[in-house]
Amino acid sequence: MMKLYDFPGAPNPRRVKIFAEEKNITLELINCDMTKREHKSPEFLKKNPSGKIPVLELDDGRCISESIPICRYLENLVPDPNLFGEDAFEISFIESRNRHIELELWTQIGTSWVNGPIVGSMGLFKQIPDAKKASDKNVVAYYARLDSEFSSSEYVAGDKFTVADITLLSAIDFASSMVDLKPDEGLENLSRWHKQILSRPSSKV
Ligand SMILES: N[C@@H](CCC(=O)N[C@@H](CS)C(=O)NCC(=O)O)C(=O)O
Repeated sequence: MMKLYDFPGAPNPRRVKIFAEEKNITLELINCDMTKREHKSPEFLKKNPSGKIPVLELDDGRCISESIPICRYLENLVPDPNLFGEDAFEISFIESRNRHIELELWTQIGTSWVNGPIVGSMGLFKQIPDAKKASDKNVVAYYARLDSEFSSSEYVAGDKFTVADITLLSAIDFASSMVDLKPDEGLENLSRWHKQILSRPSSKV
């Protein structure tokens, strides 16, 4: 069985777990204890030189890192339900929406996280409070943008559930629970989208 290097609460492995759940694919979860820095061990760096999870390890020992390439691999193994798009336009559109979220929202949540109190308490490096102030603001602004996008779009990339919804769900849930950046409930369209996605059984992982 394929192995997924995971750690409870880690939002990027969660993206893959939700994706696999949607496809009804069972993965063996391997606990990579981030509190013990196992993701930086020489053994793990052979699986992913970036020292990050998730990593998918195939039965023959080959490894794939990065959530989207892992999900693409699973999509190729089990094409239904389709989560990356079918025709030329749809595939590119979903990818563009996914990249917006990764590059414009996830990066900002990440900056607030590494400069926030939980990572601060680990004493790993010198934090930059001004960077957190700026990224907190960018996250709030991005939430407002999403609220406006969801006024005319049911899902992140149009009228069907895709991998881009999984990217956004994991970002928002992590930002809400671990970074103190929960979207304002007054953002009604965003809130409607969030409730709808949380009603899917896959969101429980
Ligand atoms: N771009 C990567 C991000 C992976 C990532 O940042 N994973 C976190 C855990 S959720 C991690 O391993 N962080 C450790 C580090 O950055 O050193 C992906 O899409 O999978």
